[in-house]
Amino acid sequence: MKIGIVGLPNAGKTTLFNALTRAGAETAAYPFTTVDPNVAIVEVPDERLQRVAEAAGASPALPETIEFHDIAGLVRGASTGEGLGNRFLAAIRETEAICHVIRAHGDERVPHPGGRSDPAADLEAVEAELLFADLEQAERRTDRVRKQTASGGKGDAAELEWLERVNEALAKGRPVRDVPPPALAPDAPARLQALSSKPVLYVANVDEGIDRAPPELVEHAGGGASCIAISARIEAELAELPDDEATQMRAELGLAESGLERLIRAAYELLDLVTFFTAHRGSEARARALRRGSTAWDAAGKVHTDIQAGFVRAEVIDWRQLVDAGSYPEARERGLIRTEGRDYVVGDGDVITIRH
Ligand SMILES: Nc1nc2c(ncn2[C@@H]2O[C@H](COP(=O)(O)OP(=O)(O)OP(=O)(O)O)[C@@H](O)[C@H]2O)c(=O)[nH]1
Ligand SMILES: [Mg+2]
Repeated sequence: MKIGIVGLPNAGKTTLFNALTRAGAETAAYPFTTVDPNVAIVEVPDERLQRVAEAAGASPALPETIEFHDIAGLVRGASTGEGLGNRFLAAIRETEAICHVIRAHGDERVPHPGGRSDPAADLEAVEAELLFADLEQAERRTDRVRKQTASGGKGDAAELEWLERVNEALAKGRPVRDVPPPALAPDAPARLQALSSKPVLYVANVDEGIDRAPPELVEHAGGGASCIAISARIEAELAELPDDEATQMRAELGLAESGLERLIRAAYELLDLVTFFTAHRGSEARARALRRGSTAWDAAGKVHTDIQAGFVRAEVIDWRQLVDAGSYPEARERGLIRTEGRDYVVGDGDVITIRH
């Protein structure tokens, strides 16, 4: 999974990126410190994995990963080429979800590109640019599909109708994700590649000791898990400490979890992901993310397309039951391993063996 970190220049994107990835990328109190995107891969912490691996006699234990892209700061007019303009936009297009960093700290030493820090206005400035860029792209796509429709296919007409609704939504300042995809042209959204069709996690970059995002941001985000508060600077400092010192410091600061843990939890909730495990004696154990509601057949596809093609059945056990039993033979003895077909809906924490 690729997550793009976006926001105004100096919002603290690279500071957050470093806190998440320990990549040590350059940060500075002037705009456009980042030009080319910084990219780093992070392991998704999951304490269940090691225990599943041990019970199954599997090694090594390989966590799920997320690729973070720290992108150049966006300014007003980016969609028409201001700042780093189109380069910026192209970098976002490659990602599957957006982590939007909004400055919400009061450190006067960090200059604000607009002169004055205003979280709600900053958020809107960035989103307006994404919508402008989408509008331009949607208009071009509409022209092209209109020409194709004139010469024929059914799918094209449905796509055209959808695009017209997309244009309307964008012109009113609403994101593409608010326009339901057309039943007769389910691939239309993928062909448009709109920036505003990507799910967004808002991160308020707050001062030390603040554990809540400003209410106007929470409201804009639609409440709940899609808006979290993180002090990028504190997290970046903690990320440089050895693990035990960081844990102690975190306890002193009253932070139960690392910024990475909180951000990943929020991202999983936003993207509606569950985790399933595969673990085989004498081979590797893995944790993998899957969209909630996916089936054993989908899970097989995550493991390998060949395994999916040869799918016969899935053997499933809840991770806790496997850990309690201590081994597959004991779990089998206790009758805890279920046989499921391809339509079985995968649950969070399922340990799955695909027979193929
Ligand atoms: N006080 C405070 N300063 C921060 C925080 N996060 C970032 N900064 C400072 O803000 C400045 C800009 O941070 P960067 O992480 O480089 O910002 P950026 O969004 O990557 O900026 P560009 O790459 O220029 O777009 C640096 O001087 C950081 O030290 C924070 O949580 N608190
Ligand atoms: Mg940067």
